[in-house]
Amino acid sequence: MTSSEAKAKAKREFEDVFPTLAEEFLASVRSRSFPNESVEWIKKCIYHNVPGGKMNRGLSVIDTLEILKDGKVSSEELFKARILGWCVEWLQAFLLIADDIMDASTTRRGNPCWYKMEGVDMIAINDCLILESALYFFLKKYFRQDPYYVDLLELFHEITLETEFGQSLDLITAPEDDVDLNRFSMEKYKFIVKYKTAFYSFYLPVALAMHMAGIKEPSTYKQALDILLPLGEYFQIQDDYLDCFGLPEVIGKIGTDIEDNKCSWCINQALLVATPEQRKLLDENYGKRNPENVSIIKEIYKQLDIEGKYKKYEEESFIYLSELISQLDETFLKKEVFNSFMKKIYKRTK
Ligand code: GPP
Ligand code: MG
Ligand code: MG
Ligand code: MG
Repeated sequence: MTSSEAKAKAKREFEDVFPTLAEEFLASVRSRSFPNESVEWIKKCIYHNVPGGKMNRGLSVIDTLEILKDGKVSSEELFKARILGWCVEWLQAFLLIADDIMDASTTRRGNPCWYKMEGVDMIAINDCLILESALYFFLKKYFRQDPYYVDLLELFHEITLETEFGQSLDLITAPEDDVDLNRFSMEKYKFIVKYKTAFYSFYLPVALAMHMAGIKEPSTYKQALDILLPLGEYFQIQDDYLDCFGLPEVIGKIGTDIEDNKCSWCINQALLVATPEQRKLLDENYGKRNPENVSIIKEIYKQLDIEGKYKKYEEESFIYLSELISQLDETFLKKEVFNSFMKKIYKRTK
């Protein structure tokens, strides 16, 4: 089997676990004798929101466990790693539904955002909370007897909280009716992305696999964190670049960062080099929903070669992150855990 065939197989086997989880959760709704309309609503919500992503986060739990255990993973452990992978994907579905409401987005994964679906609207707020709670239902069902059950619970709770803190700063730096580009800085930017993205997208999947592999030393988790947070920062910078320069049909979503007055990597880079005239235009046109204002911002990004700056950043980051990984002490961890993550995202276009 070639490595790409092996990857496709691992992905299929991961996907195959999903219907089991969805059905178990729906059975628990049915067991309360709820009317069928409840079950059908929740089913529609689950199938619209949980599967269908790139699944990098979920698959990373399995990949990490295999690397940490040198491929010596029993079929039962593999199954449990897939369950944990899906718990991350359910968490992600919860966060994305909520994020799309807050960001006034219209599309996600090539479909309308859940809250934009006919008849959903603000019911989506409750729906996303159900998806979050579902992951604790799975943890209890599959891990209640394991010595690391409490570690898993604490990890999910703590990482969700970090993400919410990050989202809070993301939102308060971007008030809709009060555009003030002086509020932005690369320092604040790094803060936002570390919390809103890096913890749950990068540290969480690896830390879950580390718990399964029986790793206990806090210092080993710290070692992982010190590499995964910078990797997560790089990932969110890619997300910000793609929001403005990616193709909606490839990324599956229509960017909203300029309209939303977001403290994005692109605007922060522009602010660093804009002339006073360009700065004036940025001040006057950023954070507005009118397409004419948005195209003026994009024109200035073009003049300032934000795309070129991004390509340069991407090359430099690869070198920096590779260097960081190469310095890792491999007593309890393996460089391959991080290199495999890097391979999944370097130069991504979606
Ligand atoms: C990505 O930001 C961050 C999240 C999806 C975390 C949301 C956190 C909550 C507590 C709801 P983004 O808005 O740039 O992502 P996207 O571009 O995918 O909309
Ligand atoms: Mg968003
Ligand atoms: Mg957002
Ligand atoms: Mg984004």
